[in-house]
Amino acid sequence: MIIDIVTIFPKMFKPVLGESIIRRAQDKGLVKINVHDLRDYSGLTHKKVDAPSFGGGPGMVIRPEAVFSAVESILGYQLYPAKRRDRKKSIVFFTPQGKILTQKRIKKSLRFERLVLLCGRYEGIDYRIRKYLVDEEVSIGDYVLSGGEPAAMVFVDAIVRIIPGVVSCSDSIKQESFESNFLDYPHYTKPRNFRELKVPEVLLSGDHRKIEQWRSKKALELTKARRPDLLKE
Ligand code: 6GU
Repeated sequence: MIIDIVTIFPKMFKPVLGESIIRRAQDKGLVKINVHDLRDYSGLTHKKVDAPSFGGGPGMVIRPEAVFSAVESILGYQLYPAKRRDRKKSIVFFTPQGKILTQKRIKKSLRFERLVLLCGRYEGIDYRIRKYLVDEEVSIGDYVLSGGEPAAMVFVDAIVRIIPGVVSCSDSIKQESFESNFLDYPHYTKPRNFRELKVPEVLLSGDHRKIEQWRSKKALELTKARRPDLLKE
């Protein structure tokens, strides 16, 4: 999979892409992630990419030329008015007005060979970008961020870790929260006794059937208490 990120803050991504699982996935050649500075496609002096909102009002709006030109240059063909579309590619825009991101949606995105992620800023972006360039709009929750960058990072993390071969123990993916509509069960490790706080006996019993039962019970209890909405699905 190839992921292209378009942003006016490319440096924000360097530390995130350079560590942990995202780093390893790139090193293994399982994903290629390119970060593009929108300002490089401005076409104007001082690399300006925004302008005041027509009709008045506060804040600046990202102009369409730079975004269309960035995406067309990344994909290598014209998108409008040519209307050429490739079902193996998707252009995603991050905005609090988008559909809420879920594990289901992340899994669906795995079918694309290439994803172009557009990060918004300021008061917004020209609506023609959203209407004629973007394929899907994504929000990561009901709160407001100052820009789409952290949302794009969340999206990249969630998708990269489920690319086949990235996480070696596929069990650890299957068992965790949201794969089964249950939250994960509680985990314990050494020491058995920490300041008189003891690990549940059953986990030390070696009885795998009992352990499975205990974990299922705890997962259900936790889900009922914290996320009853998941049980209704
Ligand atoms: Cl994708 N962008 C912004 N600016 N705020 C958000 C968001 C995205 N998702 C939740 N809040």
